[in-house]
Amino acid sequence: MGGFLKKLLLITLVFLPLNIYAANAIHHGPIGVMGDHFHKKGEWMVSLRLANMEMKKNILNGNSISADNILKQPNPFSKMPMMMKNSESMKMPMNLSVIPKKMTMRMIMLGAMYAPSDKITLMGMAMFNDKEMTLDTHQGMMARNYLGSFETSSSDLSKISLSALFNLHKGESSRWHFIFGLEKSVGDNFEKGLVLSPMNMKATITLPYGMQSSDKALRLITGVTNVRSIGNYILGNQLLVKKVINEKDWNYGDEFEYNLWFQGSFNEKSSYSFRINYKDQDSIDGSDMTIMAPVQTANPLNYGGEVINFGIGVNAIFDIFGGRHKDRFAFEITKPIDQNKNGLQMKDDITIHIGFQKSL
Ligand SMILES: [Cu+2]
Repeated sequence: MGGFLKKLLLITLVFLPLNIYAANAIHHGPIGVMGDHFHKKGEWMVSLRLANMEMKKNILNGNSISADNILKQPNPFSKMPMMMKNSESMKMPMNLSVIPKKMTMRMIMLGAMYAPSDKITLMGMAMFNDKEMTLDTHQGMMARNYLGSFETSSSDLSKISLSALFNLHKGESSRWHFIFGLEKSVGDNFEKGLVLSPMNMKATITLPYGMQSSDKALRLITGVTNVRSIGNYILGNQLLVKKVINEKDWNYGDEFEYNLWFQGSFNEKSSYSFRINYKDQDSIDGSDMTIMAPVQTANPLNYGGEVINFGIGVNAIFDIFGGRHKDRFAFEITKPIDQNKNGLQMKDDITIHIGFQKSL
């Protein structure tokens, strides 16, 4: 190495510790956190994130509930005629008769970040959704015998968002930034599926709210992130609020989210993270008159609530695709430690996040 290069390296090390830091794995937060970092003027970043979320079993107001007890819950649509494709209208069962067993949600998120200045980083994202649910149907009355299982699914481009991160303060050991953005739900909100009815017949109905790819609403995203380094460790905080500002007939409720994460380095190229995630969401506003079925998910009140997740993750840097910046890969697994969801809902289980990020 030439003398000039050595001097340059030394100057960089002494005067720009944050610049050197930028190449380390620990510089980005856990992959499940959005908008955790900003970029330097003129820098681009593209990202691809995948998430797989599982739900199993059911809870009523936060407590476990058996299938037998779900069949004893009143069906809010019992007074309405049941919509059947090829038969005359008939009365709905008095009690819930279809029980969700398992749900899998897969998300693909494509993102881009660009910093027109050191003060502002723009962030755009498109999210694709794929949902699958397995349900058990029981007789609507009498012995309530099990009739069979069926599966419904939907997949679509779900939402797009555009946000700006405002760099409020960037010091030696602490940085603050505001997040301000808009998120538009763009997918289908009237997807239909073939179901097994409590009369033991196949019918095509509008899928319940949770199985729709979108609610067509426009949301305002506001948030604040603080990341501080304590010795060789990182402590991050983020508060995020998503509020519906324009809606169609119905929409998923407003969201309040708080993330607290702790990171340490194995070395410059790899880091680990622990995260606590708290999310509180309101139940669904409004309703779709064609969503009527003797199943919990057809009731707008059985949505939202509080969930606390604990996550463990790793960030790693490789040099595979070349270029001025290295390739970042990240993995995080989160599991609920407490969930107090509104009404009768499926219970969240493990979510896996995988991400790839590349600065240009
Ligand atoms: Cu970025």
